[in-house]
Amino acid sequence: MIEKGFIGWPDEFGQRYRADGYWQDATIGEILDDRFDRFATRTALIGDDGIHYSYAEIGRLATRLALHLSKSGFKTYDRIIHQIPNSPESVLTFLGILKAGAVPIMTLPPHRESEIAHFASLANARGYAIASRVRDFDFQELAEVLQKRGLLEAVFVCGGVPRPGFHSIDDFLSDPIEKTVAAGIIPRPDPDLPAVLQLSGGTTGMSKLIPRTHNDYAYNFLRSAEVCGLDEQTVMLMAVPQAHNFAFACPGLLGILATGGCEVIASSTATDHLMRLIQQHRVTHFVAVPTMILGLLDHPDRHLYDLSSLKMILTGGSKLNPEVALRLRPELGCEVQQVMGMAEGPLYWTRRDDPDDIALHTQGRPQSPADEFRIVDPETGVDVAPGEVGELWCRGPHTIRGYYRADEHNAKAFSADGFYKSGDLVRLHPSGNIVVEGRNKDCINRGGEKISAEEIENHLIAHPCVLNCAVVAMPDQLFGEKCCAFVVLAPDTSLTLEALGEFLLRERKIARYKLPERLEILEALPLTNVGKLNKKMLREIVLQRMEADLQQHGESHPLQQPMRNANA
Ligand code: OOB
Repeated sequence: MIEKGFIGWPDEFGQRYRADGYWQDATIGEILDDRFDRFATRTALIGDDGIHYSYAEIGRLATRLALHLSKSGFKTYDRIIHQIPNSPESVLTFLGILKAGAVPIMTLPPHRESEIAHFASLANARGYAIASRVRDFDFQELAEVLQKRGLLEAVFVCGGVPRPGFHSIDDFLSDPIEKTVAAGIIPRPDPDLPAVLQLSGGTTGMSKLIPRTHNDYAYNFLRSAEVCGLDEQTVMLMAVPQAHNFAFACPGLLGILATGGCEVIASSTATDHLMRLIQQHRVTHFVAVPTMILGLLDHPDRHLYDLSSLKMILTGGSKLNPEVALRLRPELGCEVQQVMGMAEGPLYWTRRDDPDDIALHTQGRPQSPADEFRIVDPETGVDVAPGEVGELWCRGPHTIRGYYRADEHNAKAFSADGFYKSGDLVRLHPSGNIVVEGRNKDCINRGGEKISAEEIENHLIAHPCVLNCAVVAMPDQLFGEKCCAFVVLAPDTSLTLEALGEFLLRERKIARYKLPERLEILEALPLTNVGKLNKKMLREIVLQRMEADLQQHGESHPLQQPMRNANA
């Protein structure tokens, strides 16, 4: 049962959120069905190949998939791992799973056996929806390996020929089952139960699962769409992985579908590809992590494309450098809306009518009038003075009250009165907005993808040459941060970065984006005066060594410090 291990909002909060109209007791499927009817002839989705899907068509295909899932034995609240890269099929599969009342687990295309096995067993997932192959990686083979481990009883494949026993999503999509089976046979899920399981950035070991209910998630995307002013004229370019909360519901795909606009889904983040799509489809809104914005601004062929349709860039995931933000209007003729968001729910947006000193220099204010936040001293849990830096704690109608099946972690990650302790260090700007100043959680933010240091350290220590290790963030011009591994070697052994990477990919089977991109060998790891690992010193060591490297190569520009991290 999904209820086992799910923590909802206390009744008094649920009643208040309903009375104030934030929670509408509709399922996401019902909200979308209404739009599939209302905007039937409008274009909802455009693939890389230029194929347009109308609202009516998306609705019909999602229902068809839902009926096939139901016929294959999938019931309300069954968990299905979704791992299909950005494409119309990935969107249809998400919508089909939601319409079937099943719960998609929103994994990312680079995840591998280590991550998928963890999510599958944690959530007792029954199904696995995959693309047959992505570049040189065979997902059907991974599915077989996982099944041999006793996980994931049913596999749904799009593209390629499904292996024996696997179902074909393409066959489902071309078989009009809705002509013979009424959609009404699918039971209605409870809007107070999870619709989607998102992934946490993971700060203590492996990612946690984040249960988002129909009520909370619907309000999340409806309110985001309102704050961003989406409407039927919006053409949104989506290059962020579709499964990511930002791309799915902030306002993302669901926000677009709720307001009658159109999403152009990009399968590649290559800047020239994105520019071609902006020009071809007269894109008005571009959803981008700051790395993508830099790619666009600094692309040598930018002048060859007509990007004049672009009105707004929605950016979040990591902090936008104000100097980069300042270039947008003169160089691209567009505005920017920043979002400081988390898969756990909280969303802080700058507003479209904010003056520049707020729009470019802060990370926004809560999107809902019912959101509450505190900025506290993480040691004492006492509010800091206004303007001082402290940890951001959040509570509200779309902020979860607990991770899924994670009692021990929940006791630390939430206050007794239900505030989510974000681990982000922020200060209150005089405008009432927040400014992100750093973090006191042990993760690396690589261009918006979060990497748990502890997760990587647990893999590194399994290497026979590694006696002790620690992973910290190092600065990077494009990605903001990357992983640096510090290792103490076992006697008479040696190790290279390449060998370490091979080990993590081949033996530990982790996602490639989590690989350390620099290796530093030390005699011993530095300790603080209370005997704890001194990560602050490690970050200083890597910075010094990178600066020395730069000087050796005759480059003079100073390195930007990575996000301040108060975590020792
Ligand atoms: C988004 O969600 P997650 O869950 O991948 O990551 C959340 C963390 C935050 O706690 C913060 O550390 C960082 O990402 N972050 C930002 C930021 N937006 C997110 N740090 C500085 N400035 C920002 N604007 O990343 C996410 C979810 C929904 C919408 C947008 C992003």
